[in-house]
Amino acid sequence: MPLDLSLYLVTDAALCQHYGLENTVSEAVRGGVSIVQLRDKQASNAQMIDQARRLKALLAGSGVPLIINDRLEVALASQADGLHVGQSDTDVRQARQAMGPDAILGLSINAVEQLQALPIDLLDYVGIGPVFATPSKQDHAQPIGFGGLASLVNACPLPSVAIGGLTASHASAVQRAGADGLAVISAICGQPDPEAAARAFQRV
Ligand code: TZP
Ligand code: MG
Repeated sequence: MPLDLSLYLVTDAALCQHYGLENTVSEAVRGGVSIVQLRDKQASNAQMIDQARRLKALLAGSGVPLIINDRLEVALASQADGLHVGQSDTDVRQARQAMGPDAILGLSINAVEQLQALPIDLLDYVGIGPVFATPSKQDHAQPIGFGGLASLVNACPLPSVAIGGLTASHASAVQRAGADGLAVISAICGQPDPEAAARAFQRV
């Protein structure tokens, strides 16, 4: 199946507290989310494997892949569809070797200098950002704005998804910058109606 990055949901357990993680994800998928990343900085590996297995069961047959943030061990144990790593997380080469050729592998980038070392042949996509400052990620890099986003998208040969402080009102600008999709946490997680929140992006 071709990779659909158009609306990339990144989860945050604390923000999903109201409906619970699984309900939030299934509502969001009903609203049009095309790919889901399980991200949890607090959970133990065992807890995250349990969450991942539940989400995997929930997404089965939907065509929406499940990506795990950072933790290779969790991705392998839960047989997730892919892994997303940051610049200082698991080495991409090691991740590709362990996950196999069919897994979806993504890497975060935020500066042109990182493109020189980009292992293009090992990756399926890049996450670019933060576009704007956001309380959803502690110690995030300096925001790059739409100008920085466009420069990186242009210079990077891989499919890309923009992230950081994005809402449905930014969808057109992200498209104009050339990215293949938007990744969001708070614009869907923790919203009173996650399905409607996802639908608002799909309308654009
Ligand atoms: N990486 C860069 S910004 C960010 C991550 C995980 C958080 C995005 O969250 P939000 O709530 O969509 O701004
Ligand atoms: Mg990371």
